[in-house]
Amino acid sequence: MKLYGHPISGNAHRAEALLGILGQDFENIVVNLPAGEHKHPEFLAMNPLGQVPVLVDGDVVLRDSSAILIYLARKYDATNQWLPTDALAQAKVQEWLSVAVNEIARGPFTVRAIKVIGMKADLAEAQSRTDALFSQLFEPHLAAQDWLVGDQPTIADLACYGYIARVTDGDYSLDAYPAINAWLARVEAIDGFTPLGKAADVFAALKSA
Ligand SMILES: N[C@@H](CCC(=O)N[C@@H](CS)C(=O)NCC(=O)O)C(=O)O
Repeated sequence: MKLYGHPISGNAHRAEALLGILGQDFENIVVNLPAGEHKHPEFLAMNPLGQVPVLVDGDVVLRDSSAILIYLARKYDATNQWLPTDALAQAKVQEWLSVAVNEIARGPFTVRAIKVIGMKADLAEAQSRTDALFSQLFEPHLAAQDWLVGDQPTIADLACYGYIARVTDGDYSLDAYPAINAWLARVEAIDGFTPLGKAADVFAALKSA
């Protein structure tokens, strides 16, 4: 398999994390986002939206981190742990995948992106969305249970992890959220899981490469 991504991208990290956990061999291809490589015709032929991640598995070409997580879990996890087959559990996983691409994107993703890639957006609004998301949803949920769905990790945890873990890149402190911190540590302890790098480390590594 080939995964087209970028080490700063939490969206690409979701796919990379599951590939690692499932022990799949894959080529991790860094798309040069600052140089606009994701808008070149060869990349647009794979994803007309011009976004990473894209997964190529033989003849299969998939864009979108949620779609890639679902594909990898269903195809390569014979245990069905990462995407349960039970109707309610699967729907519960979907609830969090939707949070990852909506509330997390408009909250912690944006807080981080303003600082790290100079995204033009309202910082106070993104911070306040993040406060609400953490204090009303994640902290109480994770104070009551170890994983987002059921009693073991699923793709819901992988989808939500990256932009929450690295909201600190945007100078947003997680100190007020002990249950979120404990959950992040549990996710990072999963066998085969590679954490999303801190932005400063990612940029330093890219510079010295
Ligand atoms: N819904 C997509 C969003 C992907 C996305 O926004 N990727 C960013 C990197 S984190 C990107 O490629 N941005 C470049 C652009 O939109 O021009 C997913 O979940 O994969």
